[in-house]
Amino acid sequence: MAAMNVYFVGTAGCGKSTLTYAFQQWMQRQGYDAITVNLDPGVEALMYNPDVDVRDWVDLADVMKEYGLGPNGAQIAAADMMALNIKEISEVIAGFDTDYVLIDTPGQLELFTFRQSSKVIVEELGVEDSALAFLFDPSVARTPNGYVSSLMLAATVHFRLPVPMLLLMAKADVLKDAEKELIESWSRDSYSLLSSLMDESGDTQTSVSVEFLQALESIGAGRAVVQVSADTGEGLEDIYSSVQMSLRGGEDLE
Ligand SMILES: Nc1nc2c(ncn2[C@@H]2O[C@H](COP(=O)(O)OP(=O)(O)OP(=O)(O)O)[C@@H](O)[C@H]2O)c(=O)[nH]1
Ligand SMILES: [Mg+2]
Repeated sequence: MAAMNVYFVGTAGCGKSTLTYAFQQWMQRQGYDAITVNLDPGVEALMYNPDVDVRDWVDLADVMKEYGLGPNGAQIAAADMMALNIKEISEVIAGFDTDYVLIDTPGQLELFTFRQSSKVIVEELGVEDSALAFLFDPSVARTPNGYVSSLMLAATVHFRLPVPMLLLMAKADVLKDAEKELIESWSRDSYSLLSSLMDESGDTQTSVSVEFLQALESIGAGRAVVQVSADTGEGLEDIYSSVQMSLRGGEDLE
């Protein structure tokens, strides 16, 4: 059976790299095979040694020097160069005998959302065996307004890359129990989220409606948010069962 590709996606600093590694270690402890792929050409220090590293093909510092670009222009050029090399990268990945390919993506979310190159990459690695793990950053998504904004971002990503998407609240260890309960209720009930939005703004009205939240849900955002922590290991098992559920109908690797 083809390996499953899980893309860890989210805004800068939301915890993608740390979670990619923590989830690989969790899988290995369960006796499953998982490899890691770094797709961030600009990362300087990674806390893990990726099995496949795009920097072997494209290095941001070299691109900046060679083309006289600033860091953002170079990220775009690097993303396009990555796409040009994807056949070879894909062959290297296919050379591993593994169940899971865990893919750590660049912090510039718009690269993964608006550039054609990410579509090319996802297609080359195999659309039908791919899932997105979209990370919410609790520093944004712990407030009702930030939570809705995060949902909208997730919806945009999912609209561009229509593969199964899991929503994860990363770094859940920084949240208080009351916040976690509230987030849980927002993720299950649009009315609860709406009511928190109104409490937050002090108004009886908000520009967001239940229909709008349900529309987000209808395009794949706004489903249950799994709270996870790379630090405590909370929720890692749920990532596994959610991926198995969406890609394999719940079948266990064993
Ligand atoms: N408390 C806590 N901190 C975390 C967790 N995961 C990551 N962090 C911290 O969050 C910061 C960013 O983590 P990264 O894993 O580098 O985030 P990233 O999304 O890969 O960042 P970019 O690739 O630069 O966009 C680091 O200081 C991590 O130590 C977690 O589960 N709990
Ligand atoms: Mg990273």
